[in-house]
Amino acid sequence: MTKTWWKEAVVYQIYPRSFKDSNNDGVGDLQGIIQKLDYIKSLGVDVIWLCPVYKSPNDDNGYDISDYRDIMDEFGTMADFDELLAGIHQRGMKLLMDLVVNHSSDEHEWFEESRKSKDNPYRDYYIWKSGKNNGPPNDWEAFFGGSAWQYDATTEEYYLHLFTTKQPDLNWENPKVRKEVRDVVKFWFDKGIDGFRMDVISLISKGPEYSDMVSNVFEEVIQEQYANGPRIHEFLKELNTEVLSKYDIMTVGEGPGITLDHGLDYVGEDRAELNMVFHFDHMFLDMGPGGKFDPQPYSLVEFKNIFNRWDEKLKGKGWGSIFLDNHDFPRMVSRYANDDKYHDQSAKLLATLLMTMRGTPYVYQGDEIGMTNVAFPSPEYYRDIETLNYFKSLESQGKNPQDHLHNVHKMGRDNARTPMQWNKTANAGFSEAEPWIQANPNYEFINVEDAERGKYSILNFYRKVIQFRKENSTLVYGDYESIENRHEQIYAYRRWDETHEFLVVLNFSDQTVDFNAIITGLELLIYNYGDATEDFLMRPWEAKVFRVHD
Ligand code: ISL
Ligand code: CA
Repeated sequence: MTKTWWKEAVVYQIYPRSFKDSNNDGVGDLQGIIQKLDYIKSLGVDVIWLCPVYKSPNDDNGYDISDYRDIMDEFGTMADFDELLAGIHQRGMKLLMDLVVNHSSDEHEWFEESRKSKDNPYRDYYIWKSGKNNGPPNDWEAFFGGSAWQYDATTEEYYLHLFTTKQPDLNWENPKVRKEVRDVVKFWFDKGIDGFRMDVISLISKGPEYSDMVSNVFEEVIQEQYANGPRIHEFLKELNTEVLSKYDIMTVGEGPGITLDHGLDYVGEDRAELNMVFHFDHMFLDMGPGGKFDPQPYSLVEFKNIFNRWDEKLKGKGWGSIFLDNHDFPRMVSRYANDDKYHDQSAKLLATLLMTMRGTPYVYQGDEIGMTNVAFPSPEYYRDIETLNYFKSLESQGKNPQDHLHNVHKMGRDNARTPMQWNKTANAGFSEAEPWIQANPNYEFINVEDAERGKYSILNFYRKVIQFRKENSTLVYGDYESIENRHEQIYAYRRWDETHEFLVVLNFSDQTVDFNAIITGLELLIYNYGDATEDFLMRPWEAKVFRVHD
């Protein structure tokens, strides 16, 4: 495998709205991020991925863009952006921006033109169809509920929106749209940014038939109908040849619907498309037949299988990404571990996993101090459009959202969107004003200021384990093999190359487990219990990384 900076990098993801509010209007902003750059640098990360900061009416918190070349008023100005980029580069870090081009906002001028008349020059920038039997063109459902088609009275046709009605899908069949996208990408590269995370890039090519859904399980609908359309690779190759290949940048495609069978088509090193993708196999693991708000327990064996299969598929041919949460999913410590009695050990165990796998690791803001899910007491605390739509759909079925809050406590996207917990002062030190979404009350004991003081805090563990990865290229490029795959509590794997070998043993359970492996020559290097010893008697959520000497 060729060596590149983006394979060796550790990425830190920022959700700007919730990171730091510099002017006390309750909303995080670019100056807030600038204030915290030294903190971010101190983690040892190399790249910052910034969720969308472009002009947006914020129906979906910036994932509905009305001007791709300007900054959202609440976040600041282009001058603030330039200052941020310079500050990142001065500190030897790089900046990854979010590219949201499956859809725009309905307030983008392209759409405002498009909806005016059937012969408007922008009509074909979006996907318009006439209805069928007094209803939408087909039975497609949007990601956030309801039909994926919206009727527009002006021209008496429907437009497609795979997300909210305020996020019309762009028509990539139209070469003018593709040219616009390339121009936007070039605009930001010429400013000096270092790459893009490409939002739902797997969805940009739509099948020409627009046939009805064949499944009623949403995960299958995504895979069978919405993702990996017939021209997807042609579109990505074109973008790569015309723009991406001309810069030293990194790309990561967000890929709902990208399964093991398609992964290499996107990231194969011989393909010249994307550097890596986020697949969602482990994100769907704990969703029942009813989808996201129908949670069920996950199985560690299945979890390990997912990582094993992907590693096996990509090895030597393409590169992967390692993430356990982001702004769309519950907090990893609450979802995959124990955020209560074993909070400290759990957060450190997951950090160990992130930093010892093959693939580029992504740390989501707040995970480095062990931020957890939030359980707001009633629906009015919630802000996320997906959650609000869920409440509406419950109401339309005559149900009371209050009675179903436990599902939102488990799975809602706002779990990951509460303000970053900087200290114990009001609103977690995020803002002096009432924040746009309430802070998690546990900021009293989970916050950066306290963690800075604790020698053995989660925060300092992150620094240590990130450093450990940076010092050992075996952990980046070395081979990977999981052992005892069917063990239901322990996740154990070897990482090795010609010079070094490491063994990682993680106890994913509340019980002490005697993991009976016979391996000798072990030197314990990383551990999450102060008094850890060089054996395999693993206490609840205990993590150990050994060097194996021969
Ligand atoms: O959170 C999800 C739905 O339950 C995910 O499936 C998510 O919608 C999907 O991963 C796409 O996410 C991305 O595009 C969305 C935006 O709302 C998300 O924040 C973004 O990460 C539409 O732009
Ligand atoms: Ca602000």
